[in-house]
Amino acid sequence: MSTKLAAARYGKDNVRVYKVHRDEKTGFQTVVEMTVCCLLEGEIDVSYTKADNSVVVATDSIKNTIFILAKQHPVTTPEVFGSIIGSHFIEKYSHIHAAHVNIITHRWTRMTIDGKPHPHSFLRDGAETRNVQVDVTEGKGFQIASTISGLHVLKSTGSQFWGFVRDEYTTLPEVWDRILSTEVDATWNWKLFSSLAEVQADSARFDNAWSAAREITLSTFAKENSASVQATMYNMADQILAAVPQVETVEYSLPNKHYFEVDLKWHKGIKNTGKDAEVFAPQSGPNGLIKCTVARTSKAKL
Ligand code: AZA
Repeated sequence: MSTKLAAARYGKDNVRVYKVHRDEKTGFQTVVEMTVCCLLEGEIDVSYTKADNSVVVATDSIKNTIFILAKQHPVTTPEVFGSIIGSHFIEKYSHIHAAHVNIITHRWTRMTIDGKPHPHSFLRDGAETRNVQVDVTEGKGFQIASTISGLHVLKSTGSQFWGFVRDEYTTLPEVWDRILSTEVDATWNWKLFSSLAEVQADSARFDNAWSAAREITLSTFAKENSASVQATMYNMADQILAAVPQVETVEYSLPNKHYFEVDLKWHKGIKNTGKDAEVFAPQSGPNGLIKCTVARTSKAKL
């Protein structure tokens, strides 16, 4: 059989890292917990095709490196820490030409105890994570995508869905008032950074963008009388592009988590449909899944 290696990358996934920062002056501690994946590309073909391991930086060494870099550098923002990890492998090993780093940051929100922020106790308030994908390519730069994932939201009114195609396949009624619920997956793709120094120059921009994207997502979801998931997500993406000039595209992926009315009139004529609907049946599937990528039609002024 005549074959060739068409593509290859390898590395360590599920590297779980916790870092504490102790502020000596205030006595306050701050914690970060991450799950890191780091995959390398380069002149590694012979490890696949000739069983030659001389080009392999062991995945165990990749894991060790992630811990050492976490000790030596700030781990926030994740965009900067991911760039530090990626550039390390490109610079240290001349035969490695690209590094793909994914960081999932888990929520540890400071507890409020007796009305005051507690110096060293935290809670996991929800499944939401802050994720980054950093692709560092030698001679090209740093491609960074930042993501809000697993943010569960629901509104009990202020959403409609009507005017869609009606034909012999349609059973869904039009509605002018419905429950809208989703699990937000929003990604904003940064313009290419040419160097690590450029990524590091303004680390705060990544936190600011995350706050803006989260605030826009939540306030649009809450305030808008939604015509559809499609129209609402486009509106959100449009606002993020306006708020963050260095972002080139915004992607949303929103499952439509359906809540069905339960007709109870069979039991003593109980009214529980239409304007009388109070008890609903949350559905686990099938569910709608609506996605989009929104880009600028002209370059942003930076
Ligand atoms: N978009 C919605 O917001 N709701 C829907 C759809 C859709 O495409 N299809 N069924 N319900």
